[in-house]
Amino acid sequence: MSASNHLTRPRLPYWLLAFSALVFACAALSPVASAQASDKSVCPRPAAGSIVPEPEDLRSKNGKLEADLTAFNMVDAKGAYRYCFSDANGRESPNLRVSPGDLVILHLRNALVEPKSDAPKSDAPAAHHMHTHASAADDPCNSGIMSDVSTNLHFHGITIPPVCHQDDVLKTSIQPGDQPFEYRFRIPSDEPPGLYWYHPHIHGFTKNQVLGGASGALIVEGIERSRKSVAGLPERVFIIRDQDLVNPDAPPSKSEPVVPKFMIDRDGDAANNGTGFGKPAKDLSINYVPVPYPDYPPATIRMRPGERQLWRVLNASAITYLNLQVLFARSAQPLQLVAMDGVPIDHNDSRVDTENIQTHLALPPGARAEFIVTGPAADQPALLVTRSVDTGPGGENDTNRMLAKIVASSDAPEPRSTLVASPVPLPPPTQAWIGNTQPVRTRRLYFSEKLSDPNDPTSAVEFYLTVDGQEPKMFNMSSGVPDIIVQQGTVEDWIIENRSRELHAFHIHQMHFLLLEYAGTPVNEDFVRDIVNVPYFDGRSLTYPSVRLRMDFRDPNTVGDFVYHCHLLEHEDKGMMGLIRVEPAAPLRRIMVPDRASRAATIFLAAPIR
Ligand SMILES: [Cu+2]
Repeated sequence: MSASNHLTRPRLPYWLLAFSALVFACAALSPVASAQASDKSVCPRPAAGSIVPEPEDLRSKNGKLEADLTAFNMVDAKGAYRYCFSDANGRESPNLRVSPGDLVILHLRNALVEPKSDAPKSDAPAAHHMHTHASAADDPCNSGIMSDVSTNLHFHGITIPPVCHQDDVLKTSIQPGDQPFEYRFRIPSDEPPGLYWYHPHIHGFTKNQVLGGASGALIVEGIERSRKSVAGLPERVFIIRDQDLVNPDAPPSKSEPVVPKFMIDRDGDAANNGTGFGKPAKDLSINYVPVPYPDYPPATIRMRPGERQLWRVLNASAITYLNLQVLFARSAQPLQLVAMDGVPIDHNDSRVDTENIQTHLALPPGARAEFIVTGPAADQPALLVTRSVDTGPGGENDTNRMLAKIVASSDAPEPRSTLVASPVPLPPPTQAWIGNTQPVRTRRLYFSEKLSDPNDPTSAVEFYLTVDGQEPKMFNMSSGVPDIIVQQGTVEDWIIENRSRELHAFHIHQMHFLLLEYAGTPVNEDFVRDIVNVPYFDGRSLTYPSVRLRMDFRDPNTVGDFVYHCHLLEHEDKGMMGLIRVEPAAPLRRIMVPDRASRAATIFLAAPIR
């Protein structure tokens, strides 16, 4: 009897428990289920081998670009996560096209859904979940929540203030279910024309989201006003992204030379084997057309025979370096470089028409190159490829591979956009060329890596970007204490060392810099960058390899707190980031000067603080 009682008594609570579990499961799973069911509408991706599509253009009108963007994610049939931003018409990761002086208003909605429990673990330490959702975190400007389903936007390369609703990534975070969040900022009237980009910047989770495809182009129009060599040319945007391998278990193609067995990294990616062959760490795609290992079936770019076009190429990869070439048969073609990282070469003087000819263009993750390509003759075999990059013994395997075949025919459709044929030249910049300025000081920073348990070679690697003399530590989002304080209006020289056995790419928000020395050799570049590769340590030399940069804090829009970090986003997520505070220049001083008509004129001795 007692046994029977024992069996019957729990029935009701058990049933209730099962019911509530079911309700909970439905609530938790329904967004995932709906995202998976709408496979065809959320973050759709073209098939391998497709003609490379042009991203949709959202253009400003009457000085304003106002658009809705929604952050989506989904799990594809192979279990890979896709992320994207879609506009109000469902068009994926559109080009945002603006002019200097334009007002930009973006309504960002978060429609991200929780990853399944069996999804790969994020790189983020749990400490990033430092707020509960019920507190001050409900304010997206002060949220600080960094999770797989948080989103925000960083406008990479644009010199706008690092404040909420503009370009803050330290506290701004939008959660699923929040009201659409408004970004509202003005493109500076002196913003150099060129290719910038937008991507989420959720510390600890940026790699997952960018690897999933969350990125798009932001184009400041008018490059032909700075570089008349591109006037009247058709232009097109190519966004090269990396993604997890579609065929991770496949052996290398039989057409490749046999290479020694390569190692497997702790993080499961293929380590650099230095040959350019073997299994890459990641697949690449071009405007979302995948080019998967092991056979790398190329996408197709159509153009007219011998046609000259401006190609605007963004390396939106999370961790993959590019080394681009255009090959006719096996011969690398001259590429006329027009702009790097959004800024035209010789931008300080539009009267100079420099011919900067390259046969390959190396782009670390996050970098952009804009260059003139001359199309092949009809039926001439032509390819856009990336050559291997030696990322160091600790780096990823960035292999040789095709991206697209270039097919020339007289009936090829023209790109959607053509640059103005008779542009009005831009006025010269009001500031002196950065190369002609005097730095107020020199600082030394260094990249380094350390096992979290020095006695356990399988323990996690910690990544640091340290000001020389300070204690190396992983970036802490909640510290709020700047690692570097500078004054707006000044220029500094920074030496960035690499004390690790793999490449890192130094990036700073809000501004550009001039590369002065690379690995001990002075360089004389006629352009500025917002990302630069730092060569890896060979383990033998008496000094660490470094770059020397002239950092430009003259623009008042740089005032505030923002970050500098490695743009291999896996490294950034795992701590390779620092906080800089740009303090306002000396307080605004005004002198009242009475003139002969006894009216007062005001002379500003310091730049007004915006
Ligand atoms: Cu790095």
